[in-house]
Amino acid sequence: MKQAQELLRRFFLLLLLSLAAPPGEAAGGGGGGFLSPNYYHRSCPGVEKIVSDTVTSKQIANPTTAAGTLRLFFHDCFVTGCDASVLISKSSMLPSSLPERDSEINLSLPGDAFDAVVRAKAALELQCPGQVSCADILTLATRDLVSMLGGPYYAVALGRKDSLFSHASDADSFLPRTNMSASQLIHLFGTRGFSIQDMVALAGAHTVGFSHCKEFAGRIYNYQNKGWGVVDPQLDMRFAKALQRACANYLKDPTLSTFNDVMTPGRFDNIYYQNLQRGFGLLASDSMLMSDARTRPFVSRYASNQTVFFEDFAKAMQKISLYRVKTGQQGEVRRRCDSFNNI
Ligand code: HEM
Ligand SMILES: *[C@@H]1O[C@H](CO)[C@@H](O)[C@H](O)[C@H]1NC(C)=O
Ligand SMILES: *[C@@H]1O[C@H](CO)[C@@H](O)[C@H](O)[C@H]1NC(C)=O
Ligand SMILES: CC(=O)N[C@H]1CO[C@H](CO)[C@@H](O)[C@@H]1O
Repeated sequence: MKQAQELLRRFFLLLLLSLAAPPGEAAGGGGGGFLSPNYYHRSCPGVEKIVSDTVTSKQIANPTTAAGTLRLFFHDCFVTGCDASVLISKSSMLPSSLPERDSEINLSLPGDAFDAVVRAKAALELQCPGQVSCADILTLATRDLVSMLGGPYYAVALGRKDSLFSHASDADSFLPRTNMSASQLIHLFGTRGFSIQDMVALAGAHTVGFSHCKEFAGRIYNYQNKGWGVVDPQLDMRFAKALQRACANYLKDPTLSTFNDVMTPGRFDNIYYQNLQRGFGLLASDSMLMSDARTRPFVSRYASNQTVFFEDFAKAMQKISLYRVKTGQQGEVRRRCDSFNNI
């Protein structure tokens, strides 16, 4: 009996050691090796179909769902790993603390994206209660929605656990910002194990969705305080004028927003990169990929060959979907995606 206990103890110790990823190590580490495409083979064989059916009807009813979900996935994974920490709502926290989704940077993580996960979770709880983690649901939903928009379809390994923590301050300090320099962005992704190539490929997500005017207003009205009407020279002048008109009232109406990819806003394609070459990059961080010599070669590569972009994007999405995932006792399968089980 004693011996068996000791063996068990050693086994868990080994497990813990193998799960502890060295700092700065991204995908593959962090327990990613424990995930498997067949994780729910016995406990919930229908998982992929149930998620896909629910998010497909959600996307048809609310076409902004897909881009919103893709961004939500990125915000979940990049902060403390793909662990559904971004889904926790304020009402399930102590009054004194705020979860990730209430960080200033969440801006407008769109409600439709949260709703897509909630619906898939509801359908799964009917079929296989208590089995499928919210982190896995968000990962699958994102893959399905990207492919629905015309993007690549890629295999997703499963078995993530949901986080036991969520802090707004983590989102504030770990997410990229539009005003970061190329070196800052490269560093931010690099310390998490993502190469420059990964970063440029992932940024291709901006081939869909919206940005609010305040995210780029500094480029089109009073660039670097050089005077009213002065425009960021990286922008095409006609494009900048159109943006000025679209956002004219943005201080009074903060909901004003424009498409990230003006040419094919609802299609997941490589036009985003061609836009960057023509001065149609919406955010400063988009244009910067074109102006910096370290990132520009990848922009040209993806602008000229969509197949290469899709291959690299799919690989980078698989990589980020393994970033710091929780397995075993590091997390739980939440009953509700917006709250921890122990409340
Ligand atoms: C490289 C650094 C990045 C910066 C600085 C950045 C910044 C932003 C900003 C400011 C917005 C507009 C949000 C709003 O106004 O509501 C946005 C939208 C978006 N971002 Fe990023 N982002 C980055 C990388 C990524 C990555 C890696 C992904 C996914 C893989 C992503 C996916 C999206 C999507 C899909 C939208 C549109 C959301 C919607 O329509 O609801 N972004 N991003
Ligand atoms: C970027 O803007 C934010 C405010 O949105 C500011 O707090 C931050 O210091 C700026 N960062 C850089 C790198 O300029
Ligand atoms: C684009 O890239 C794919 C995959 O690497 C390659 O097979 C194809 O020949 C390329 N197409 C062009 C037009 O270069
Ligand atoms: C979708 C979502 O949860 N958005 C939240 C972002 O943070 C603000 C507070 O800073 C909340 O009011 C929003 O509900």
